[in-house]
Amino acid sequence: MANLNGTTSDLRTIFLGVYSVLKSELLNDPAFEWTDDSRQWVDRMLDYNVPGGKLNRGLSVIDSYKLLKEGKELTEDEVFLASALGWCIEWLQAYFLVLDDIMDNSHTRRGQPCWFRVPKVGMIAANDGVLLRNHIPRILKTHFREKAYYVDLLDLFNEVEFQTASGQMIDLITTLEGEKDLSKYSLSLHRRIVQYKTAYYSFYLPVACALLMAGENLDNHIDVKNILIDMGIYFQVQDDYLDCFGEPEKIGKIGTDIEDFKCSWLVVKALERCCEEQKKILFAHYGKADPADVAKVKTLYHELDLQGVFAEYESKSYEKLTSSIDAHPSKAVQSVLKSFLGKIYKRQK
Ligand code: GPP
Ligand code: MG
Ligand code: MG
Ligand code: MG
Repeated sequence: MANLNGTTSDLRTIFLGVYSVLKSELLNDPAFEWTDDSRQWVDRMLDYNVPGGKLNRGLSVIDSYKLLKEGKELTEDEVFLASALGWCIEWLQAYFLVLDDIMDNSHTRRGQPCWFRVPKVGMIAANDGVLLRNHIPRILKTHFREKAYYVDLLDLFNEVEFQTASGQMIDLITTLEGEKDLSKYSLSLHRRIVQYKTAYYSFYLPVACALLMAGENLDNHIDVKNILIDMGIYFQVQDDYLDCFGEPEKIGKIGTDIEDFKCSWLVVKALERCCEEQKKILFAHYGKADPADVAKVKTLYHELDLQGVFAEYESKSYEKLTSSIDAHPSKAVQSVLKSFLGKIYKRQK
């Protein structure tokens, strides 16, 4: 295996190599009597849904672990284990996205049709989501069973999954309230949704995995967790912004938040800024599937200069996050957090 302290592209190559190992272990899992058809199905399902994203969450486990080791070269074994944990997060993400795309009635993901839209897949995708979820404890059992932190790892994945599913629940049921009265949508409601549905699994989980591998007790790192949650909230505001203003070719997906009546950061800001006249337009056209309605909402967003409002939010968030990071006592932790922030600041995808 190549030296881990090499360039990022080396790291990505090594990381993808670990994917192949994990996949072949799962495809030969002795707990199931495989047939050619079933093995081919899972093989294709994994390749379609697991490795095709930016891999930020997965790669950052290795990154963070390296930074926590303060420059000491990692052993091959450590690289493999950090990569395996990174892949568990990518598996978790694949599971969430396969199901989220069904729930959000989305069309594309990572530049290709959503898995449930692929011919002959349809609602088999729901069970594929369950399978993806079940692969995680199997990977953990194979590679971490003997580790002192095994129980903490299982507990961490369980806790974070519960938080995410709860966030997804409020993301979905809030639209029922919004349909009754759109003016119920507020920044505090939005914050609660995105903290749970996105921040824990996307930001806290990778660092928590690296901390456990480094022998740390997570109870001693509540301050790190809080900063990561704030970063995750900023990340989901970007996601909401890109849903409307991003280029589908870059973000790999076509936005559906307006059609879906979502409590998006954009609609909350629009409600804050609109006059009575504009409020009527928003109430009349938000949450409708017809492209003509969606276009009316987008025109209003432009009139309200939500792009400018977002640009301001983005630089303010960056400043705030940077100063909380600088206030952290450990330089190693500071560099973990700064590396994260650097990866997402002003992202276009
Ligand atoms: C992102 O919301 C949140 C998730 C993908 C978590 C889903 C959780 C489940 C338990 C299924 P989003 O719908 O804005 O993401 P995207 O814009 O990528 O569709
Ligand atoms: Mg969603
Ligand atoms: Mg979605
Ligand atoms: Mg979104």
